[in-house]
Amino acid sequence: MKIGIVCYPTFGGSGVVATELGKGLAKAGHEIHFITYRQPTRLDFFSENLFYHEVDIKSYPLFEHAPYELALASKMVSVVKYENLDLLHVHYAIPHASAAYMAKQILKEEGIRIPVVTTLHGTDITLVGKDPSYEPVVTFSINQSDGVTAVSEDLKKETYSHFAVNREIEVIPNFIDLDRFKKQKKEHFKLAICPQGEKLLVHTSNFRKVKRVEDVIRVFYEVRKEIPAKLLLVGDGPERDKMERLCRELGTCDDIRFLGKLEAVEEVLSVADLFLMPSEKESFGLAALEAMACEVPILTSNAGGIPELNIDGVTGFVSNVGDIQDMKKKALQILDEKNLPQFKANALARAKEFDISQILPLYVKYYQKTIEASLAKV
Ligand code: GMT
Repeated sequence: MKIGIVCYPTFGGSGVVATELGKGLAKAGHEIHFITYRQPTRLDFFSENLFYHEVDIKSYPLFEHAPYELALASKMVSVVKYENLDLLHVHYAIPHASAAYMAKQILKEEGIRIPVVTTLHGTDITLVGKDPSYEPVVTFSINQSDGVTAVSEDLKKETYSHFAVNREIEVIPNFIDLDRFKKQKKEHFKLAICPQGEKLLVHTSNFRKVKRVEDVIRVFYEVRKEIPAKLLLVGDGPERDKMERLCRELGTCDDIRFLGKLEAVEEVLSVADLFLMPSEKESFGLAALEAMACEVPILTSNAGGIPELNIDGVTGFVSNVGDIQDMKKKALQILDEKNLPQFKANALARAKEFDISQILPLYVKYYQKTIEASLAKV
């Protein structure tokens, strides 16, 4: 198949999933055309089946905001037309699904039919999308897509409850490449961070409010009162400054390190004992899956689709959002040497269920079904 993939090229989960999916499909012999405004972060090598088309967002003195959606739709039109694509797969509804709708209508005028699959990732539904300033367009463009997937059962449920969506949504979970995300030998790194054999807690995110990084620090503060421990915070975002101030207020700066945006996050995860994800909202929790693949148990909130990944008491524990005391208790239980090896083994076993080799065929099957249904309509 020849597939166009539209996504945000940044560090966010939807961009990572879209890029890894494209890479996996290209490896399986499909021709993949990325259509984005910048080279996706993880698309940094050559493959004969991978193509990159940059969206050229022209500005003009009259525009306060350059019309990205129009530039994207125009680029989709030309790529579909000149590369003879079979399908467009857009990741994150806003504004990709509506831009795809526009491109589809333009192409229809020229006698070209292009099926569109929209994948809902999370905040496009649970936060931004349901805001009245976007909701009518999001509802319309989801309904106009030829296929719609969501990354968890919970996100599917949220979509039906917040939008007047009248079509079937297929759940296809996030996935992981276990060849890349696996425990590596990094003992020297562990020794540098935890010279006295302290337990190592890790959190990775884009430091938005919805991630509740404050809870990560407060749970760590409580845990450190009981056992020697260190915390590594990977990523960056709007909450970072506030979090650095909180560390200073709590007097925990010596035991917490902010590592910023790291490419090789698997190296940090390889030496971690516990991964924290206390999010307010989380449709799936790709970052937690990456940790599990590196044999790290996870302590999470019960938000959104996380409990579909984290099996309470097996791969880690699940607590109510914001319940610091419960999280502290459960963190200590996981970190207890009597329990830790089993939690680590369970985390890895669970991650294997989401290996790319298991999930990629689900997308391929869904594309084929969508293309066939679209051809049948002609
Ligand atoms: O919140 C993020 O980290 C970014 C966001 C995105 O769409 O770029 O991530 C969402 O999509 C990921 C991939 O499907 C999911 O694993 C994340 O759970 C989801 N984030 C939220 O729902 C907050």
